[in-house]
Amino acid sequence: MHTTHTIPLPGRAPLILGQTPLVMGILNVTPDSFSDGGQHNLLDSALAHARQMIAEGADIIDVGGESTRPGSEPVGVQEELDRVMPVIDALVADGIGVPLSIDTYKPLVADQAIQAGATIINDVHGLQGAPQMAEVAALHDVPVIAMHWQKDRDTTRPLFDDMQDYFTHSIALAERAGMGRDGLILDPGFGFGKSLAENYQLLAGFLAACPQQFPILIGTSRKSMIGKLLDNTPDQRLAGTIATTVLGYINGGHIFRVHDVRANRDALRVAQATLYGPPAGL
Ligand code: 7PJ
Repeated sequence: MHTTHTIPLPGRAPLILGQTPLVMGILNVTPDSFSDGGQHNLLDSALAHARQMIAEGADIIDVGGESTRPGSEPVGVQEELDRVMPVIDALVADGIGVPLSIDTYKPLVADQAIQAGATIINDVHGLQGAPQMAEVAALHDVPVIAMHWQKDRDTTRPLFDDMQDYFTHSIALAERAGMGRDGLILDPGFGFGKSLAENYQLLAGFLAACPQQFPILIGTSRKSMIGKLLDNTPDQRLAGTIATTVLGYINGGHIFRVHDVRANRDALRVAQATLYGPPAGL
């Protein structure tokens, strides 16, 4: 079942990760974002979208300024800052009630975002893209979501072996930089450098791909592992996404990074009641 972890956050209550799943709402601030068509690009609509996700029960808002979907163009540091910083500033000024994570693999962007009030780094390069990333996290004492994304992977090796080695390296980098042992959340990286079969193999047993007991984030929302199976477009993938969320929870996941907060949260509540019983008093 679920391991329990308490993750300190600077200046606010810790994240408690255990049998109660947390929902992370995705706030894309990218003109090319595949799932919202860039319609939340304007500051006002980004803010409205964040507020809506919080009203729907998001526990964390993940702000991202560079799309990492296959085929997207990388953006420069300044461009990424120009996209995300006004949103973070405005959410903080708003008195946002939930922690913000910054979805970036650039240490400079992470540093600025944290100085503005973000308290979690979401690094799709798993601390391995830039040596400064772990240092930024250690300096500010913020946790990092370390996602598996092994480019140019040796596909003759079993995926889980590759992931074990990769995460072992991320953990070593975190320790070397002086990040606390409770400062890492591991993420299997669904859809990143993996075949369709591997993505499903991973959903069925991702804990075996992780070297130790760490909290796990699952990011499958509207991804092509669902679309290829169902032959549908991102906006048609909610039912498939919910299936992955519930399976990811049953198989040991703690945080679920999703576009559709309410639907995934409802499904997770039902799954939690099934595994652990309904909340006291109901
Ligand atoms: C993920 C992410 C994921 C984490 C994206 C998309 C592509 N961060 N950023 N995990 N995916 N931690 O949302 O489809 O799976 S961008």
